[in-house]
Amino acid sequence: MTARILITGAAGIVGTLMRTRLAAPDRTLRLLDIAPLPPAAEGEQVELVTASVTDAAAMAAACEGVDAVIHLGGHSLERPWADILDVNINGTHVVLEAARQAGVKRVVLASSNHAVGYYERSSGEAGDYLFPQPDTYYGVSKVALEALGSLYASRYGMDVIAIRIGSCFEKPRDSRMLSTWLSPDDGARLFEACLSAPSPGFRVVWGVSDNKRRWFSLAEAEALGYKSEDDSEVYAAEVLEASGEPPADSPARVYLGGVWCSSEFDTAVKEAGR
Ligand code: 15L
Repeated sequence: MTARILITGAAGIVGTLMRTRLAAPDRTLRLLDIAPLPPAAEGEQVELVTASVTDAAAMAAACEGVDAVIHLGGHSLERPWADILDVNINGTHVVLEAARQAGVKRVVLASSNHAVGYYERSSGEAGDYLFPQPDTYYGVSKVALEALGSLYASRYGMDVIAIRIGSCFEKPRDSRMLSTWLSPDDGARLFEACLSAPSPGFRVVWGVSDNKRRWFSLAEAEALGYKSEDDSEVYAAEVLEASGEPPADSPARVYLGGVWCSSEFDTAVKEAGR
């Protein structure tokens, strides 16, 4: 069991879902976020740190005495290039560099399906290690995160696992998420597998549940010891009744990244005004 784990972005959606699920009697979670974190509950073994992942001194301090880092911090949606560059790309470098200098041997990185969002669903099941096809600047930052992880694993012998997370929410919110959903409990199972697999080196795995409508390989995640126990199908009727299905030829249905491949997410044009 990993004794002390630093979780960056702990106040975010995934961080909040993992806080209780990754708690264990012989484990301390060091929760870090720039946003306020709920105080420790009675008996909860947590340490709370208010800091930005871009603050090298704060990250160096946060990595002291830690056995593993789960890096969830950064913008979780599309943003202007300058924000993505600073918080997601530079921030990931700051976290990995702080981990290296503190002697932390294992880092689990939150990548995203948007690293390969332009992959066409008609091409078949999305394999592990699919070549990058980012759909947004956010997606580019996840490709950079994977590349940084690979560098730190190859050069410094660290174990670094990048999880291409589908959609980790309490429940699937639309028809696409019936395919991309990672249930919170499966998310915790996957993080535990990533923390405990013996000497994984560098890996890129899909973070999804074993959904009946899944488009993704689970082979590499299962090779680490992950076993999904959930399936979005239990929500299918409710989700389809509430939100229906977009037309078959819309970006929402054609691409793995869904609506993120539509003009709505064209940040370059938005920023330039043309
Ligand atoms: C992500 O990477 C986002 O962080 C999350 O908010 C969802 O939009 C998810 O992808 C998704 O594709 O559903």
